[in-house]
Amino acid sequence: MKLAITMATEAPAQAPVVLRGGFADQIRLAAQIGYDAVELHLPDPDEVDLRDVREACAANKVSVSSIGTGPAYGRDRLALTSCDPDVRARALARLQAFIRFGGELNSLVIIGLIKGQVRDSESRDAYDGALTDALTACMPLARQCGVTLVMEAINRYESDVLNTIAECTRFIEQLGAEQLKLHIDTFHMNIEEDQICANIVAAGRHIGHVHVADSNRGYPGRGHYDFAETIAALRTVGYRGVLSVECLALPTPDEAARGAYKFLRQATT
Ligand code: LER
Ligand code: MN
Repeated sequence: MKLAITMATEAPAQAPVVLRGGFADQIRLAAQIGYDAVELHLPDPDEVDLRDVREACAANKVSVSSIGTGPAYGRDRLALTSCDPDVRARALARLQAFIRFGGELNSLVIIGLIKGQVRDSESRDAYDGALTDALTACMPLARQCGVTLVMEAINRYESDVLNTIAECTRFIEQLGAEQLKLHIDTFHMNIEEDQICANIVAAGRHIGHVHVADSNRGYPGRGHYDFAETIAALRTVGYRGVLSVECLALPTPDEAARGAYKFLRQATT
């Protein structure tokens, strides 16, 4: 199984993103540690030098597995389901920019916190309608760019909606677009799922991306999450994507990146 590591040019100290600093330097470090791929977290693709990223990836023989779009919500408060039509329109335009950027890098685009929250919407119905409309509107561009969007199930303390595998799978099946898949995260599953392996197996073919952190959101190996079981379930369903390390940068970004790599390489071989 291929391993990826999250990175951002800047992120709050408590954010679950491992490497921080210029992408070119962090891509080189990720490759030196042994990672196959990187996951870039950013608020706005227009602020990133695409050529720099491409050159760093080519020089270091790593790919960009995925683009994390959460900072568009965290920094710029953009939500696809906001009750403010202007915010919704700007969120949609931003997501379309992410899709074009993902197309250039052959990466997945994550639909995590950019979905927004029911509490920022008028009602659950309005939320579902706005999210369906926004994602449906993106599908022709996603197809044209060859990009898959992955909807992340996020725990209840960070999101008031779409917390579980079953809830996200229902939404994905209702939308019925080839280009929308499920994104699971071990930290969120550890909080929300009644049974992790059976639910992974039930979601099966829908799974398009996997974040890994331990039970305490430290790097894998620092808590009590059962990674062997999850990896076995992913093998059962024929998952072919990466395991992307999205954990706290503790005790230091470098130690988290190296510790996660060592643990996961062993757990996956
Ligand atoms: C994003 O991938 C995620 O898992 C959220 O918890 C954002 O912090
Ligand atoms: Mn995640």
